Amino acid sequence: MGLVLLIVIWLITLISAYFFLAKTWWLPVGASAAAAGIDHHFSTTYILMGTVFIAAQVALGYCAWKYRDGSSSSAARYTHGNNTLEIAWTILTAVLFIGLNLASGSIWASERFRPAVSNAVQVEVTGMQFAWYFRYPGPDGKFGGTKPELIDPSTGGEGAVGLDTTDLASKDDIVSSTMYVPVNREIEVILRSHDVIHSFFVPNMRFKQDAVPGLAIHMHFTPIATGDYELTCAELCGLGHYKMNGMLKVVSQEEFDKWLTAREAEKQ
Ligand SMILES: [Cu+2]
Repeated sequence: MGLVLLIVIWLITLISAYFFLAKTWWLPVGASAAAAGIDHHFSTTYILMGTVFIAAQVALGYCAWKYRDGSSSSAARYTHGNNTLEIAWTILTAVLFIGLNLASGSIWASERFRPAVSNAVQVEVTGMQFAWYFRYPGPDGKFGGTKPELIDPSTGGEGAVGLDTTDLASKDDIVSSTMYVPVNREIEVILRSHDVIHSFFVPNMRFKQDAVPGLAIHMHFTPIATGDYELTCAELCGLGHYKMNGMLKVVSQEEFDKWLTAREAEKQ
């Protein structure tokens, strides 16, 4: 029985390690300026934690076999534990967790705590059950006011975000259900939610942030390759959560300007 346990434990360890080493399920290609740094940190974490995992499972399998029923090893006896060992692995774990936190801090801070550059492209991203809406301030560079009592998700677009059309600054605001951004420009995301907590996730941009009702969360990223990238909600937010996805289209500056001008023209 001990031998069977050893084989089963080692097999599970080997097979699960294989999927990570062979990268059978891995992140899609990174297409933002921060992606390389985030991926590097991600790989470091996996190597460190993977080594600990494999070592622990190998030891577990070995002990299951060595102390099997009827083995020649001495009988089990009660022990209160080993203080030195407990202190050692608590310190090692703390060093690992605090170390990884410190190592990743600068990446997080650069997207979250450093304010976006002044010429960043602003996009207000609003999550609601069960859709994403993207608002652009238009040529005046100012977002118009919104009012909760004007919110009507059934209308889609401007009505869905509750745009106050009597506000002058709102006249040139563009609301889209697809996110368009120009390549190689910093994109300032202003993240909102109308109802419950959603999570705005664009895997290719390595961008993921919760949208919390009552908060306008500012973050930014810089796309470095044109293309269509899937975006989704990464927070189980209700029955229709599965369909809360959309598309991020990273295009050239000219294409972006053309798209914005066409939307402005449609409004007039
Ligand atoms: Cu959601």
